[in-house]
Amino acid sequence: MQLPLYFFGDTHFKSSQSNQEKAKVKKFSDFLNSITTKTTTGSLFIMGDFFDYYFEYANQQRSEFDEIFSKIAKMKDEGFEIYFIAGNHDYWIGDYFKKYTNKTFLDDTTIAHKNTSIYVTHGDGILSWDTSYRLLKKVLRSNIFITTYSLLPKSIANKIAEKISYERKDSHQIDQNKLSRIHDELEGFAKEKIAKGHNYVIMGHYHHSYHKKLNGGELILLGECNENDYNYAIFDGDKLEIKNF
Ligand SMILES: [Mn+2]
Repeated sequence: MQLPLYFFGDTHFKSSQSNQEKAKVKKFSDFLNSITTKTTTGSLFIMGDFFDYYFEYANQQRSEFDEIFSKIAKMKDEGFEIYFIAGNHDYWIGDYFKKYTNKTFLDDTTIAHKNTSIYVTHGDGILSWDTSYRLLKKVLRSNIFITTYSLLPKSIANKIAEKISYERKDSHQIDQNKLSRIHDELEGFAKEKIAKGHNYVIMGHYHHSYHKKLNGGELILLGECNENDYNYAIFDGDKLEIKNF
């Protein structure tokens, strides 16, 4: 992957034309511009939950997200590499979206550069109490589900997806006690990855920024990216920094 690497995620773009969505797209565009004015090449790593809901039909020719895609396409044309890891809100990525990326990952992946290894995950399905979610994930991602679902009229398919998307909403308001338990579990997950030789474990999904040094490695949770704040990470080949735009 071409350096520097930029990581961000959880934009939760919706297809609505609300003022909030327009502001979100504007912020996204400003963020991309800020990157391309700093460096002419690099890699953009979208960490998942790029969409609040996305479903792609076979042989799809256009999308309600084309405005967003055109911004990525422009960046790719100008020499940036685009990578995408699917989150729990955008499982049903297909060929139409994939063509905007250099590579799309449906599962966790690792990036190696010289002596540095970065473990990248959206972050869903890690917590020990997420057992039923892990099962749901298998069903939602299965070919049989996707085929059956794609046969439904679009209006009904959208309604079902909205419901699933709503019920899988990542918890935004959680108390300190719950937060500590989540951090304990994610640190345990990261420690295992670090013991296997990874230097950084980076994820989104939890909608808040958190950074912890652990046994010679680091755990990084990236916050949500919305119309007001962009929490992102940049890896220049030597070090990984967390920033806000
Ligand atoms: Mn998520």
